[in-house]
Amino acid sequence: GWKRKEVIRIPVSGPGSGKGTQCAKIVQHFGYTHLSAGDLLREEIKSGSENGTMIQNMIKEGKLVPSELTVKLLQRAMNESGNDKFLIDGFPRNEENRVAFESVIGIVPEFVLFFDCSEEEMERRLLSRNQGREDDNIETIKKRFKVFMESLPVIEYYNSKEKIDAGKPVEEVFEAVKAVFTSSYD
Ligand code: UP5
Ligand code: MG
Repeated sequence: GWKRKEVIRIPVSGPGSGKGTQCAKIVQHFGYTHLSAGDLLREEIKSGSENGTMIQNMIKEGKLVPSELTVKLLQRAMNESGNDKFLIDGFPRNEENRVAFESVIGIVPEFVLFFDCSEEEMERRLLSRNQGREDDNIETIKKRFKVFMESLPVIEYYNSKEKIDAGKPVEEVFEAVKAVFTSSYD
């Protein structure tokens, strides 16, 4: 039967602003399926796909991979999830991403969360993450910040944004996130 696909995107909040951390907590509390575009791309590298080397090189340079590839991975993950509630983390990052997603998936987000965090704090977090990410070095981090600045227009596109102060401790940020979810869905 027909099922409404409810998509909530957490878009291009900066690198290290806490998208992944907060999404994990939203999943525990509200039962969404968390799809991180970056995680899907890293899985694609590990799977030995023909695009793996290209993706790996782009991530090392902090560059955005072609929209059609990211959208394909998101679409596959959505279909495989069996869920109809999605947190799409770190996507779209530019106009082209947004248009490609909407034309393939055919859904627009209910609302968008924007995690507001200073560059100094994001840099500190990324440099101390220690999970072996090839892009967590100061050289690539600077490039990621630059690409993030270029992606601000796609955030502006969304009118129904919830801006959250993400510079606070994890639990405090989550209190603000919870308030947004509760007021939107109760
Ligand atoms: N931490 C989290 N919250 C904290 C808090 N409140 N206080 C103190 N510490 C906090 O958090 C980062 C670190 O900070 C962790 O150690 C955490 O414990 C701590 P995390 O939740 O992982 O932040 P997040 O915003 O998810 O950071 P991430 O590095 O994942 O963001 P990016 O947007 O840079 O990375 P992503 O994986 O989304 O993309 C990587 C690359 O993939 C891109 O650069 C690009 O090359 C490619 N990509 C595309 O090409 N297209 C896409 O659509 C998406 C990605
Ligand atoms: Mg992340």
